[in-house]
Amino acid sequence: MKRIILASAGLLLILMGCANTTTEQQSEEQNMEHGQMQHEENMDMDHGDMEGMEGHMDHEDVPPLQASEGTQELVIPPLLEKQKGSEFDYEVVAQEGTTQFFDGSPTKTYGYNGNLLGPTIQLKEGETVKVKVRNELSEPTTFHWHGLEIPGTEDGGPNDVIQPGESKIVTLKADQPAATLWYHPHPHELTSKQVFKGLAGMLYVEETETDTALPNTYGVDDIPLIFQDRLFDENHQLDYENLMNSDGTIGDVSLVNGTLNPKLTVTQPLMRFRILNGANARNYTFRLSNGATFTQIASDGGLLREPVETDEITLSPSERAEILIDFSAMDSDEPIAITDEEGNALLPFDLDLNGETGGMESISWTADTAFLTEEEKSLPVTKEIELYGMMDMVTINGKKFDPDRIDLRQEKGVPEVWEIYNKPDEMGGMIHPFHIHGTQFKIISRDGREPAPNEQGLKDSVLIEPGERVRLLVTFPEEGIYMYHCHILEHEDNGMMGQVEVY
Ligand SMILES: [Cu+2]
Repeated sequence: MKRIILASAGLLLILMGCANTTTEQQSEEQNMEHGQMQHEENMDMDHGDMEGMEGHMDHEDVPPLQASEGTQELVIPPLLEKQKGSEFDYEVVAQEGTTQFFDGSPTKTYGYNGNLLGPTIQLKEGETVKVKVRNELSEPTTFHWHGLEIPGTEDGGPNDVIQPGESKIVTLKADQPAATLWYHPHPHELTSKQVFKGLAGMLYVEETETDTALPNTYGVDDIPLIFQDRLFDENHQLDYENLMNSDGTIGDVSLVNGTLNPKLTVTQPLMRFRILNGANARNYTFRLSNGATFTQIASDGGLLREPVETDEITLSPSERAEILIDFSAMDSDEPIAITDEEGNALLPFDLDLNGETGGMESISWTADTAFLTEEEKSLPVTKEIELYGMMDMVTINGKKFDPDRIDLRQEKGVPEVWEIYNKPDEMGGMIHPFHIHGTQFKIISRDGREPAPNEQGLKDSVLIEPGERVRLLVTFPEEGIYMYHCHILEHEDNGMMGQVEVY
């Protein structure tokens, strides 16, 4: 794998994902069609004997995404309304349904409180709510609150199965900084299928008082963007059992918030987008089609130490980024879209601006404390994690997930340094996005180097290149049993997961 450092406005470290890289020929075509800057190609590493490895998600196998035709206005997931006068504040139901993506036969899908994806849940910083979760599927599921620092009993990991027809009430306390989190199923060996068929929703922790002047009118200037790729069969079905790839199911159809061929009509000059890579396995590098810069303001767990101006952002599965785009500075006669790394327009914009200036100039901050103290940086490594393998041969520290085995123990409230090593295999290895439940950690270093400015914020998932060693400062504020795992969902289902008991 390679690493490219670009100097743009501000230092930015860009990690080019294996799954993102085009062949040279495709890249040249893209250059001609879209005027995209060609990234350095150096992918002809020897993969040795490929026999028996059909289906391994090598970078050359990744199907490009179809560009959006811009024929459908982007669906904005509804906000989940609070229930009044009942023993719970919210109800979230996993259910089956159908979605009309294509002319002709509808597609069988899963959704929360609907046919596809789920409503956005907004919690205030410090708020405690009770959520009734109900399983109306015909198979077991769980309800996992990805990124929320809650006790293990409420976390909805694979040990917390809700059988078909059953329900329970969980308590969610948003005792952490404002952030863009999400929720999804986590039943062992069924997660990848259930997410693929449509189970996922946004979960926001909102500031109690807005002191950063950030856009925050939901659906107007503050827009969730769930990027997913999907593979449909000839009957337009998401037939997971037949379509799946044990190394990560990757499709050629791009959906944003479950919308095929989306466009977004932009009415405000300064827009905030909360981007989730909700794919099972695909890595995305997002850019603007006109080459303009934008500003990343938040990582998985909240605001960055300071806003970072950039012209691209890479997210592996389950990572989030909040960005601001100032449309007032852009020529509205030119087509503007969020594209992937190949220049395919994933979300075209239609500009219909009310107001002239973006107001970006009033948005700036620098945290008044260092991202990491000298003491934190000098803590010894006390947890070593080795990610290894591909397809169904994936392991962590040489083992597959066992629900009856506790792999690690850590004391509540005590920070420890976890070193995650992505051990290359004979085929070079692949990116593994590493996620820990129940914590928002800080990246101390990547191969000994300080993290890029856009990773100097709280994280719960981290992209790890083959051969890379990433040190994390991990603190669990609550007790319980938590999963840590690769967020390529098929790897997770194949056992690339361990358990840490926090006491
Ligand atoms: Cu993996």
